[in-house]
Amino acid sequence: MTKTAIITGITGQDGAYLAELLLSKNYTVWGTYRRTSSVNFWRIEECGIQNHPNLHLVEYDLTDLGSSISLIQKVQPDEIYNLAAQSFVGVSFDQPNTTTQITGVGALNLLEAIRLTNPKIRFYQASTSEMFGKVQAIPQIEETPFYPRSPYGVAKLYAHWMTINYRESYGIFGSSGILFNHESPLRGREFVTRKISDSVAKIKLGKLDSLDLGNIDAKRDWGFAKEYVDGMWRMLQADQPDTYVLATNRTETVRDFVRIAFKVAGIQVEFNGAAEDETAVVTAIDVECPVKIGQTVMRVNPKFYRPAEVELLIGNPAKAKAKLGWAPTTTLEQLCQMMVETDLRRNASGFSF
Ligand code: NDP
Ligand code: GDR
Repeated sequence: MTKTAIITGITGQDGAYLAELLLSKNYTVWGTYRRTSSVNFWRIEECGIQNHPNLHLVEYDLTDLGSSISLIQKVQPDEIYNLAAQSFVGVSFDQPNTTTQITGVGALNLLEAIRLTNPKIRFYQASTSEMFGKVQAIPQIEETPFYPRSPYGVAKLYAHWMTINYRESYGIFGSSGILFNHESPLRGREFVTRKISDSVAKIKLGKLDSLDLGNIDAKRDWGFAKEYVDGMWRMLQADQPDTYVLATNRTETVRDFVRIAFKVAGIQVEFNGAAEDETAVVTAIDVECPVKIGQTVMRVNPKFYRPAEVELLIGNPAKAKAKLGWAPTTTLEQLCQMMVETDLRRNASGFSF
């Protein structure tokens, strides 16, 4: 029997990849998007699914309980994947209330709507390694104590506990995926990996001289988004609802990502200076391009520092491997190469997302 799923946040990175995956599994997919002055469907277009006969796009706002209830009544889904969020950590410091309403209370609205309409619907909550924040153990696993360091992390922790609470109180099949950073060519340009891949492409093509970054000592466990949405799906096919970490168990600094990205573009850089004065300077070039040896191609700019930082994340996905058969395969080097090469193509052809 074919299944029906709702994906909140289909215009985001994970929403597009998950929709592609579910459509390939013969699901009927209802993807929600927000009413905004200019809707962006570029990601589902990049996936080539915008005209798929089993894909339905529906306007919806997560902060509206009534619209959550009517959406479920209309669609009668088997599964709901709650991917919608104000997901940018930096912005959450400037807009803590909005972030709380969308990222925290928004999840509660869906859980309430499920409880009131059809408690048999399976629910996936997009939880995050940001809940570990100031980490209490290395590597982080499902049992590691939480210590969020941003309004975003706090809001996600609320949604995470609400999912567990609805599981325990009402028997709702609510699973929470504690996903570590996952990236792709569909990543928004406000996030550091895509900011770097896009800027490196522009520098290589002579469209930009240099890139400004904040804390380049931060360490992240970066995986490939397409593999992570498969983990989400597996969580909702399991016999029991549960909580799972999805991660690669490898951590690298933002500085490392910068170095790898320039290398993909054929540009070798060395880092000079300390803390706020640090720069990356070109030391060798093995391709023809407008970049010069000695050119400064990256500067640290304290404007991008956060009021509180998450310094180190590294997750052990052993439980997901044992119980769901999930394991990441794309290396950071392969991921970075995919992103830089895509952005080189895009920038050469005038693509602007
Ligand atoms: P994106 O920022 O790319 O996408 C977020 C989506 O949420 C967008 O479609 C956005 O719509 C939508 N949205 C925002 N506010 C609302 C609202 N009020 N009502 C309805 N929809 C809304 O995130 P990702 O795809 O990267 O991540 C998916 C989820 O996973 C998010 O919840 C994120 O917090 C979480 N997560 C992500 C990780 C990652 O590394 N990518 C890691 C761990 C968790 P619009 O296009 O209109 O802005
Ligand atoms: P993160 O991702 O905060 O981990 O949240 P982001 O890419 O924004 O930052 C990663 C690290 O890089 C440092 N950094 C910069 N970040 C940005 N965005 N821009 C910069 O110029 C810059 N310079 C340094 C940051 O300080 C940080 O340490 C992402 C989001 O997808 C969340 O929704 C998700 O929950 C987590 O990943 C897991």
